Amino acid sequence: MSKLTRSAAWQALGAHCTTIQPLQMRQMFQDDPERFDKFSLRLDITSDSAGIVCQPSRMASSSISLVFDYSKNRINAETVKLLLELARQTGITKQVERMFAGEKINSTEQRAALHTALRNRSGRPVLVDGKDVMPDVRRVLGLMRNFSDAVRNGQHVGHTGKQITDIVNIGIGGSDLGPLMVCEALKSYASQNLRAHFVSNVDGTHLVETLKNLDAATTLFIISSKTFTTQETMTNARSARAWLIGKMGDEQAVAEHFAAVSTNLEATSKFGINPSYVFEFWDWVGGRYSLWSAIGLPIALFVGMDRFEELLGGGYTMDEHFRNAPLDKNMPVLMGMLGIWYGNFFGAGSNAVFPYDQYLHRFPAYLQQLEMESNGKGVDRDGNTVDYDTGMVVWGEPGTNGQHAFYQLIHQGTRLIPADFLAPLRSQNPLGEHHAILLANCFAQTEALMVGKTAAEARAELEAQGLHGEALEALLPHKVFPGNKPTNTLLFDKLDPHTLGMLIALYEHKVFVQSVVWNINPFDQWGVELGKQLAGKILPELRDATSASRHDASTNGLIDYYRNHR
Ligand code: G6Q
Repeated sequence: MSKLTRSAAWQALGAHCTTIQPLQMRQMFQDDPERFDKFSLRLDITSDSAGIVCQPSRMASSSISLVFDYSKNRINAETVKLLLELARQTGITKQVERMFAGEKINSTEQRAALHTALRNRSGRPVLVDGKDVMPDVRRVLGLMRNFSDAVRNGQHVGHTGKQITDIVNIGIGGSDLGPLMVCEALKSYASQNLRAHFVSNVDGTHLVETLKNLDAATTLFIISSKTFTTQETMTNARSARAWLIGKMGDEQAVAEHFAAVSTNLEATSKFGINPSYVFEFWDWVGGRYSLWSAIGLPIALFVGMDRFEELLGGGYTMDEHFRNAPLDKNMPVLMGMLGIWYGNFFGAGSNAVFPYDQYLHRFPAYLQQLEMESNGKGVDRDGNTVDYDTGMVVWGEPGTNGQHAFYQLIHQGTRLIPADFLAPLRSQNPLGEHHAILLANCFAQTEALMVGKTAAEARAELEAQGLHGEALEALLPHKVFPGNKPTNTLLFDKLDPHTLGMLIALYEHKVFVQSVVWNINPFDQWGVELGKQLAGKILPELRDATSASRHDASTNGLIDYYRNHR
């Protein structure tokens, strides 16, 4: 048994779980009218984002708020107490400080994980190997401002003097999902004169379909790659370069139409990118944590640097909350520990995320990488195989679409799927009753998942519809909903850059909390590296019919079939 599963807090939770399992949340709400007040939090943020106050959710507020309702969970006060004991036992507070202080907590790569420094608005220094990284962070932010302003106001023009109308980000994984998700989420803040496109897949279709309707003379490519060696990105970048030169008939055009974001400045210069348009970041920024760095350049171009800085401000607000709030009022801690409760004690294997805001339609895909790449680990920090489950499968789609597709399985299927519901109080596109209908659906779903429908209720309903006897008995079991399905609800005023920054950082820290409890490194991704290596081996075999097959029978068979039939 591992130290974790042997620990007193883990054992206590296991025993406690057997007392919670038979309880119905519906009954818990009936027994305790204060349940919402007890199990919800509100962060009130004053305009300078320094005054962050944690309040009971019901209190009146005039400032920006984020409400976290976790009352529809299979918990009572004792559960929360035990979960927080577990968090304490694993040294969460100390680990949080180690991360913020720039210690090399990414131990397998000997790197710090300092995405928090990228959004540090405090003026406090952040040291890596004894050197304050903040002057460099501010310098690159300044360069991003100059460049994004110049492109947006038409000072930076294309090779033939035309204003840039389209930016195409070429990157993959962490160099794509974050900026793509944020650009979609903040579309309502975007310039009318600039469109943002994202090409990630090495499938030529992605690039070809994107470029189809673009004018090379008004297109700016951003090659986003931390390493600047990723096969998919470099292949797309080379093809984009060839397309541009082909259309413009002049190799010199590359200088005005290509920018790069990378930690590998040698490779960007080799590619021929004008050094004035190369934006640097550092090895202490993990790929999936990098949207706050120069990887966010497409965001700055699309919505403007002021908005990008507001996004950073939102991340910083959540950082301060995470660092300073007591554990029982700490959103990322509570969220992370609830995930552990279901994943490790109820055997839940997946966690759904349902944004009731169309602008957040790529948020679940973004979280998928954040959570599954970070916490999809089977050995602990000391190299031992873990004897407990780690990261959950994350999935989701915007509500209300999911309701008409897969919610059925959550309501009446056999698996327990805890779900997060996210919704704004105000729509950015008020249109008749649309927003009220949207939110009515959101609240109704969490209510329905929690209360379900008993056999007696279903029977009464069927009788009221005039059904009796055998027909009623046959239909009855299908009309019963077990309920007791856990959900969290996050409510915010509207999806502005600051709020979005808070939400992203909330999930980042939730992931970190879980990694601390599981004693795993959430900042490496050796699984991604293996795929990168193997693809490099097979490519020459696809090109060259004579090269020897060195794989298993299945892989050899597929390679041969490709060679012989294409
Ligand atoms: C993220 C991962 C991975 C990475 C991509 C792209 O945390 O490391 O998704 O972002 O493989 O890598 P490059 O930015 O180096 O091209």
